[in-house]
Amino acid sequence: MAVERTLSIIKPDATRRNLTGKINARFEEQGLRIVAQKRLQLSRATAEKFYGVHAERSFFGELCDFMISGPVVVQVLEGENAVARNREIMGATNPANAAAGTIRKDFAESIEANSVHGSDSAENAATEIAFFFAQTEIVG
Ligand code: RTP
Ligand code: MG
Repeated sequence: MAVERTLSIIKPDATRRNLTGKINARFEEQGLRIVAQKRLQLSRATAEKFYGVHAERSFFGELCDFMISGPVVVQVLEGENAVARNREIMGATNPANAAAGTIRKDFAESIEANSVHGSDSAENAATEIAFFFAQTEIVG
């Protein structure tokens, strides 16, 4: 399996509850390396651009409101099969459906305030990483 990179976001519900370290420990303990990381307050324009793929969905407005409601931590995770591996570590979008031991099962507040984002394909990972990071900010 090839070494890959994926974009992760620790969402405002998690930064508000001071869970950044606990979530990062999950990644590191399960084989992913944090090769870039920064804490940001997203603007509405940035949130709307990042989630543009969801612009027609009923929850788009609420999702953008939530994503700008507090700081986020954007990060690049690196490891074998990192895109799929991270989605396993995160668990299902709705915490009610997330498997035991996943971040969303243990920390998410709701389907929307679900603590983390992770890219859903290698192609989207490349686009999402470039959205937030310059190459010089990623140190493998
Ligand atoms: P993400 O993109 O954040 O990693 O999550 P995901 O792939 O599991 O979920 P996706 O379908 O891409 O949805 C993006 C985010 O929108 C919020 N959401 N709200 N109210 C709702 O029904 C609803 N559905 C999704 C969640 O914050 C979800 O992570
Ligand atoms: Mg998604």
